[in-house]
Amino acid sequence: MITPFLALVCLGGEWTIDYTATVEGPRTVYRGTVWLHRTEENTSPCMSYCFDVPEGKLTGASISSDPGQPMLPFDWYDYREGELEIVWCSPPISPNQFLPVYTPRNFSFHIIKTTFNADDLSQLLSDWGPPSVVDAPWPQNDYTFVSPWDLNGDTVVDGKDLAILLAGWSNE
Ligand SMILES: [Ca+2]
Repeated sequence: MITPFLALVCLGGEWTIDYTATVEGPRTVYRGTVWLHRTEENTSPCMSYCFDVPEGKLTGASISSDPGQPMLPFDWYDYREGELEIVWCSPPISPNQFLPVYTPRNFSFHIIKTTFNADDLSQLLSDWGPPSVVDAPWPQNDYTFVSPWDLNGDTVVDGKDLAILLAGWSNE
């Protein structure tokens, strides 16, 4: 089940961030865009933002150009338990550039939990098996659906994921 629980837009003078955080099984998926605002008054803006995230491991989509890695194309990021901080400053503008320019950059990352209970076990078992190809209605393209219970990011839900779940078992 997919439950969007947050959609946030921050409007600053120098930058904007817009993202959603969606709970999918054991993970929370963050997707969004940051814009740097280059204006006559400020031609080299910088942004920094801190996400309050649930406890867990920082990962990314298993089907991407960099499988399993978070997509955080900024100058710097730092993940600590419960917090992810990003920093991005604009490169110098070319002399002929018209202002204002709003430069966007997309990001996405997952926080996947590392402690599990009996409810998680039954959800993992119900998603057991290889990824499925979803026959999307025209004009969308068909796509491969990987269960969020693929805990190790190899796209299949199998014994390796079960082992991770059992290793993080908690009766609390
Ligand atoms: Ca797997």
